[in-house]
Amino acid sequence: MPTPYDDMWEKLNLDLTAHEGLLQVLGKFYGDIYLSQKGRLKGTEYLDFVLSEVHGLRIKELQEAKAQGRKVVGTFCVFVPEELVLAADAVCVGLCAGAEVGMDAAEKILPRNTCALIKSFVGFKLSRLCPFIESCDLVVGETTCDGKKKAYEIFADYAPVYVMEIPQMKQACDRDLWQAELGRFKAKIEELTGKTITAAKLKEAVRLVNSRRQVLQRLNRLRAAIPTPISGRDVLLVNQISFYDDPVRFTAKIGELCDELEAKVKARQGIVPEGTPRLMLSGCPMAVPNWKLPYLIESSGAVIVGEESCIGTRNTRDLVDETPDTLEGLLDALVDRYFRIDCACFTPNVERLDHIVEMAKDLKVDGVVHYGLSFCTPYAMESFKVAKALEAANIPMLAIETDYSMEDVEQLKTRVEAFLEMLP
Ligand code: BJ8
Repeated sequence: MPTPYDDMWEKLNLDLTAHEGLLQVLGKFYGDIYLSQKGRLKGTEYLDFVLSEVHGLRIKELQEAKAQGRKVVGTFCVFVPEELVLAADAVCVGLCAGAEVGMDAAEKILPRNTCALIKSFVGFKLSRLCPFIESCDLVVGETTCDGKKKAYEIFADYAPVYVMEIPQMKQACDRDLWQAELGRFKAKIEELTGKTITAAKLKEAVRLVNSRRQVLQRLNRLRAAIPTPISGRDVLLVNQISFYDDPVRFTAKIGELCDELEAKVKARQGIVPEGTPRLMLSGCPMAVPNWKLPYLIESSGAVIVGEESCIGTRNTRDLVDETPDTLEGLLDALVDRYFRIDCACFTPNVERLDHIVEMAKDLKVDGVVHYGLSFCTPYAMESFKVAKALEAANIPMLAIETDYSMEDVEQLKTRVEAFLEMLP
């Protein structure tokens, strides 16, 4: 069926037939998982709208920004300091890597035993299905896990790629390296945009990104109420959208959603009855449209009340200090904030264990589901330590390893149900 965006997609060199198929599948999937929920908040209409226009209106906005001479920078990791991108008047978008489509193409140039997230972004590019990637003037990779690090070498044959080096430890020399990397990235962004990043512009960008993080912190505080006022699926979607919608609009809309939520919390109105098992997710990021496990959990009679993940609290927990007035001071504040990220790629990574236990206690969860993507070594390895830390705190944990396919849905559902039954 023709759409108002066909010309734009054609100009972006998308595979129009395959793309139409993708949108249809996505629409059906969204309907089943999201629109079928009962008693959703009015504010979630914004989520429905953004999702329905994910490859439409938002891409049109990116094209308009490009026509005005602004650059579009795509990222795959919360380590990339988007404040520097915004300070150079460029647009920053998190690139989705949560769909199975394109896997066959990806496996032609990547080992089969690569995690689904990596195969997904490569597959999207090779299959010409992602208008975000096609809109990017630069894609920023990072040396986090080995899979990503090596995949960017291959990806660079297909898209303009720049790779940031991320330290693997948190000693003083690692901080020095990270500081130098931020400087190198700043220079790259200035070269790309032809703009100089000033203290005033950087401060403005820091405030903008902080305010987006603050609204997400507010959302997390409100959703922690008992009875749970919003589904975990919806909060995951909010976090996913935060990576690609316009930050000003996003912050305003989620602020409205929070106002509505606040009234629900005051009135003690839950989306599920009091007594519904409260679970927390922890582990690999769930990139849009990866909703499989949250849906399985919430359709099995539990509710998700927190996500310890990059598409969750890891990305919103820490703010950048806004007080410095000099460029040097602000850059230093960025270095500090990003250096606190507790990704499993670090060794040792005890902060993450502390965060998980603290979060599980604060949220009064009945259990934690540790989610690992198949072939993700850092999170699979770390899940043993997470299990031990949670056991010491008397919090049950279920470790799930899966990918984006639907083949294991029944098996996963059985495991989730068995876990719920054994909860005290
Ligand atoms: S800061 S979690 S976004 S690296 S799932 S590709 S780790 S094999 S995504 Fe991540 Fe940045 Fe860390 Fe966060 Fe590798 Fe694992 Fe795949 Fe992963």
